[in-house]
Amino acid sequence: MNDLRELARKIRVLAIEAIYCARSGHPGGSLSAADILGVLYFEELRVDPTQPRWIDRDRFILSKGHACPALYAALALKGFFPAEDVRSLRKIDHYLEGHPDVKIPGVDAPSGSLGMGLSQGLGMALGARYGKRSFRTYVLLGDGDMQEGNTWEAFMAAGHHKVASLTAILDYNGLQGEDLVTKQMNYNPIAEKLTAFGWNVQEVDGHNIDQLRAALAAARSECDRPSFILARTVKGKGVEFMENQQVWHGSSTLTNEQYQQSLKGLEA
Ligand SMILES: Cc1ncc(C[n+]2csc(CCOP(=O)(O)OP(=O)(O)O)c2C)c(N)n1
Repeated sequence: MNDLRELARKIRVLAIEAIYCARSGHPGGSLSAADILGVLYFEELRVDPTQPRWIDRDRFILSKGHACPALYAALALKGFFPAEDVRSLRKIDHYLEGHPDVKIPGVDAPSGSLGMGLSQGLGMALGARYGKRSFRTYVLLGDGDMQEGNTWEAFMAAGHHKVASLTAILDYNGLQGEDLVTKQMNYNPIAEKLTAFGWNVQEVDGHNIDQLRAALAAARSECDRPSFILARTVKGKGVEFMENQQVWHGSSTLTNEQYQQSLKGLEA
């Protein structure tokens, strides 16, 4: 448990370093997703960094692709590539682009255009069913994904086809680039909607390792329903001056002082 907290902290540190070095990126949504990514990569996902394309690996899609600094940090800490590489985020001619791409070891699907991840994940999960493979598929969604039509078709189809090997996790931080999600385009009440679509819905504190762990275990033991984990999070979590501050959504240039302050906060 302590280890997972420490790993999530390291994900945050590496993500902030990457964004600082790149002078652009999305800190708010990277920090809110760090605990979820930590539990997934260090406890849940059956993956092997020495064989990134192993056919029976669990699949993971970061549908909110703009949070890739945190994904790259998790992949690096897991051993898919060196941690130093993360600091070359968004550099021209470097492979760690500003949004995930399948040429990056450990990345199963390209993302960045919101709303694509769940249908891709559903396709992978159906591929496992028809190919008689045992891998599971996980999709991390952001509020922006929930406002795209494609996502709702996938919710409907996965519920109808009882795709139990599919787990969607929503990083529900409630803030977007422009405004509060509830003001921009409210999609609540989400639990009721997805239950009606045939999903097993659970709600957790997305920064509570125990709750995340229990929800993922419950999802794994579901036999005939896809699982949705509504993870309540704080945008910018872990760096005090960024928490719940819309301005830290994206394309952020951190001053040296802000960078030092972030690292100091994450040391605590
Ligand atoms: C289809 C599409 N429209 C617009 C964008 C631009 N965009 C990037 S991030 C973002 C806001 C996403 O909000 P949210 O999912 O809440 O992000 P988080 O707080 O999790 O970082 C938008 C509109 C996009 N990437 N894709």
